[in-house]
Order: sequence, then C-alpha cells, then structure tokens
Amino acid sequence: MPHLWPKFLVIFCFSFIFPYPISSLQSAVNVWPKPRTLSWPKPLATLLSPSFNITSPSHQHLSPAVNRYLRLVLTEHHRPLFNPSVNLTSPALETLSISVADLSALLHHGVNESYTLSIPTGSVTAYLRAETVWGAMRGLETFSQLVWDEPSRVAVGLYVWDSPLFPHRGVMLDTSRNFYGVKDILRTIEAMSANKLNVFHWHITDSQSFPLVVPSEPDLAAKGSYGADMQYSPADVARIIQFGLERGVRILPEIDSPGHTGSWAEAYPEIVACANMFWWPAGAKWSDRLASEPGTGHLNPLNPKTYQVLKNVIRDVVNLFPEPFYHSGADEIVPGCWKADPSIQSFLSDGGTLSNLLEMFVNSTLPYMVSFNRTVVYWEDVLLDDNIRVDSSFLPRENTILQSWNNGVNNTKRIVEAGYRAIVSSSEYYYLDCGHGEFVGNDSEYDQGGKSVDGGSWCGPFKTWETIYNYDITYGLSKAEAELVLGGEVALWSEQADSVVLDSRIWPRASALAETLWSGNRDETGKKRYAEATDRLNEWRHRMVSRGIGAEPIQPLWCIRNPG
Ligand code: CP6
Repeated sequence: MPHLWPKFLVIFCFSFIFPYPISSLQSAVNVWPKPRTLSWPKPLATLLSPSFNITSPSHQHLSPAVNRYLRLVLTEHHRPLFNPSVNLTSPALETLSISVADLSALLHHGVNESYTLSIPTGSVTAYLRAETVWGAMRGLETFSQLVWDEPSRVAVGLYVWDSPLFPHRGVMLDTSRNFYGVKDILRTIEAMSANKLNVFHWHITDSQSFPLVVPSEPDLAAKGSYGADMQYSPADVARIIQFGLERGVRILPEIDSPGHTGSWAEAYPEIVACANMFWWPAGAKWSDRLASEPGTGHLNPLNPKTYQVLKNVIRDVVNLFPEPFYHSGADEIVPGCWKADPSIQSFLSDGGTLSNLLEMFVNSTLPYMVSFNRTVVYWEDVLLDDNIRVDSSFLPRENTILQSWNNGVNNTKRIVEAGYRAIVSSSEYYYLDCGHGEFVGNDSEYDQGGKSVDGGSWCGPFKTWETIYNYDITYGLSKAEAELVLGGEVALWSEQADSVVLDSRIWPRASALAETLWSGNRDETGKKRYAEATDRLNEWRHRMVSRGIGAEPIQPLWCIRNPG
C-alpha cells in the first residue's frame, strides 16, 4: 500500500524523536489488536467532553456505526483492571472528525481497511482518516479503546497508523450440529468487529440439520431442520448481513456438499447416499466415521435430481448473500458412503473411480457458481485428499480458493505451490471445538457397539490462546507463495457447543487470531510478543466482558494486579 508510506514515515520519525521505547508505554493504553504503529510518547490524557461528538460523511453503513460508537464512548466508562497512570491535560476533547477518501468501496475481500488516528495534545478535535468506510470503522473501534474511566478520559498526543497484514480474518461457526439463535450470531459478529475480524464464515448446513430456509426448496429446512423454531428465514439472513455491513464483517455462507449432506435426505432421500443412521458396513474402521455423523450422507453425483435441487439451493443462496465468495465445502468424502449406493457401485464396476465422481460433481456445480460471479471456496480435501480428489484442471485458479485444515502448515504449502489462494484453518492450531477434552476412540470400542462415542469430533488437545497467537500461517513459504495466503479462520464445530458456551469457546481465543492476522505476533525486534500480549489480552477480555461478550478468563486476577 504505497500511498500509506508517507504517513507511516511521519510516525516512525516521531517515535524516534522521543527516546521512549514505544512498547513499554503502550501497556498503559490498551488496544487489541495492537495497531501496526502506535505512538504515545508521553502518558497524557484529557477528559472527553460531555458534549463530545463525532462528525463523519453520511453513509448508510458508516453512519449507524458512528452513532453506535458515540453512544459507547459516552457511556462505557470502562474501568481498567490495571489503571494506567497518566497526567491529565486540557482542553477536553470535543470532536472526533472522520474523513473518508472513497465512500463507494464495497465490503469485499481485499478492501482497504487502513486508517490513521491522530489525537493531538491541546486540541479540541481528533482526526480519523481512512480510505474507505470500512477503515473508518476500524479506526472508530481503536478510538473507543482509548477511552476509559468515569468521567471519561481519552489518551492524547497519540498517533496511530494501522492496516491489516492479512485481508481475510475470520471465525467459522457451524450451525448444523447444534442450532444458534440469530441473537447469538449477531453478538458474535459484534465481538468480531470489536476485534477487527472481518469474515463470518457461516457453516450453515451439515448432516445433522439443515436450518436454512431456501425459498425454492422449502422442504430442505421444513424436514431437515431441528424444528420450526430452529431455522434461519430469508429475513433472518438479511438482518445478519445488514448487521455485518454496519460493522465491517462479511457474511460468507457455506453449503457443505457433496459430503456432510445427511440432513438433505429428510426431504430428498433419493439424492443422498448412505443417509440412514447406521450405514457403516461390518468391519468399518473408526476412522471411517467422520465428525460423529448419523451417517455423513453424500449427494449422489450420478442422479440428475441432485443438480436440480443443488442448483436451486445455489441460486437462492447467491440471491440471499451478496458476498462474492461462496463456500461449497467438498470436505471429507468417505469412500464407504458413496460405495454403499447401488448406482455408484455399477459406475465403479464399469471402470469409474470415486475421484471421477467428485470431478463430475465439481464440474456440474462450480461453473454454475462462477456464472453468478462467485469465487468458490472449498476445503483442501477437494485437491489434497489421499483417496478422493479432483484433478486441478477442474479447479480454475482465478475462481477457486482452498481452505486448509490438516497437517499444520504443510497443506497450506501444497495449496499455494499448486498456485491456489489459501485460507488457513489448521485443526492443530485453529479449531476451537474442544470443550470436552480428547476422545480417544478406537476400532475395537466401535465394534463393541460404539456406545463410547461421545458425539464430538476429535478435537484435542485444547488450543490455548497462545497456540493460536504464535502460529505463523506463512511459515516455510516463499514470498510469492505467502502472497497467496489470504489469511485464516478459527473454526467452531458445534458437536459439543451451542449458545450456552458459544462466547467462552470463541473468546478470547479468536482475539488471539485477530491480532496475529492484523499486526502479527512479534515485537519490533522480531521476537514473539505473547508475554506483552498477555497483559493486554487480560485487559481486552475484561473490556469484552463489560461489553456483554462472555469471554473466558485467561489468568487469575492476581496476575493483572501484578503485571509481568
Ligand atoms: N464437519 C465438517 C466437521 C469437520 C470438518 N468438516 C471436522 C473434522 C475434524 C475435526 C473437527 C471438525 N466436524 N463438515 C472438517 C473440515 Cl478435528
């Protein structure tokens, strides 16, 4: 982003003039995620005037955000756990003046989210300048975190230049294994925005339930959801998208297929292979049983009806979600599931392969999604699975993104080496769905009746916030390869989660992702900065809790009173 260099230089030089190490003073003002550059050479603050106001260009999404942040800074009165010692100065701050260079940029992948915030000493006005309204929203959040106490005070003599390292910073939520109400989803999006996360990857459907009302295929939800009160209507979807727009969070829908479609069989048993509860053939291995399915269910690529239904779904989802990315799943195809279907058996005995089947499926659906100007996201399996995968000629690089989840950084490397863009969700680092420790299942237990199945996925061990924070998603990649890594997502699979535990499963661990993808995990000297981050994350968790997010504690309060 060359146009930002001059501003960056000014701040760099500014911090040079004052001989304070920037980081030691930053702990007094607590911004999460840490801005790329923040300079606050003297610990000065002033009062926020009771008539404080925010001025901004009028914009359908920015204006509601401005109103929300104005109310927040005037009423939050956040009491830090570790009170910063500052010198009070005057005058009180009267105005935050926002300017935006380009009011028309849409909330799409790669949109400019940079901003500068300047709160000069001795001035009644502070300035927030951004290229886009989305950058202005990021700056408003930063400003809100610089305000604390009652009466409210705000840090002054403070300058920020900020811009994300990665354009794709997400949280994935599975709403099929257990249902989440709209208000839980909205609260999650609100918290994401506060953490400068910008993609809510909504894993809407799976084998256990189909909660999305698809207008041209109403039976899918009517029969495949957990009940009439556990469905998302088109109005619910519109509300969620609108809520995201006012917070700079994209809503990226995933309709997982052809695997993970058991729930579709409630409406259309004829298009789903092995959808019955216990389809495992005698002697099936424990490892054939993926994601604790009631029979994972796979759409049958040989049945024309499959495409009739699926294309109706795709068209409706595209109409419901303006987002230019469309996640189509394609993970975890189980050989034994397709092989259980008689029509597939004869296809195989005629010399076809399971990979041919997946190629047919991709070839019949990907061009349809692309015809709606969608970039298709698939899980890595479609290209990397050992048994069933498609030839790369079926996956045009300009229209396809692959999301890695196995094998640490290695599969990310394989994706970018093959020339594809990657989103990283390594299950070893970024899977949050481990509420109950590790289930150590084995085949003999399964053969004895499978009663030890705990209904969960293999999630262990629990990923701590440090595990997430310290993971380098471009480790071992060349510069050119690293540029194909768009970012990452933490994932909450919901076999063992629902709204009761939602907040504490996600927060503050998703905050660790948010910072590592926004400004990195290293200090100015290149050392991992999680020690410094610990104190800041304690504070940030405390502020999130007071904002209504049930984030779990990472340390006893004692550590905060006695910071490291
Ligand atoms: N469901 C779907 C899942 C998982 C995946 N896809 C999953 C696999 C392994 C673990 C956790 C979750 N439950 N549809 C993989 C992308 Cl450890």
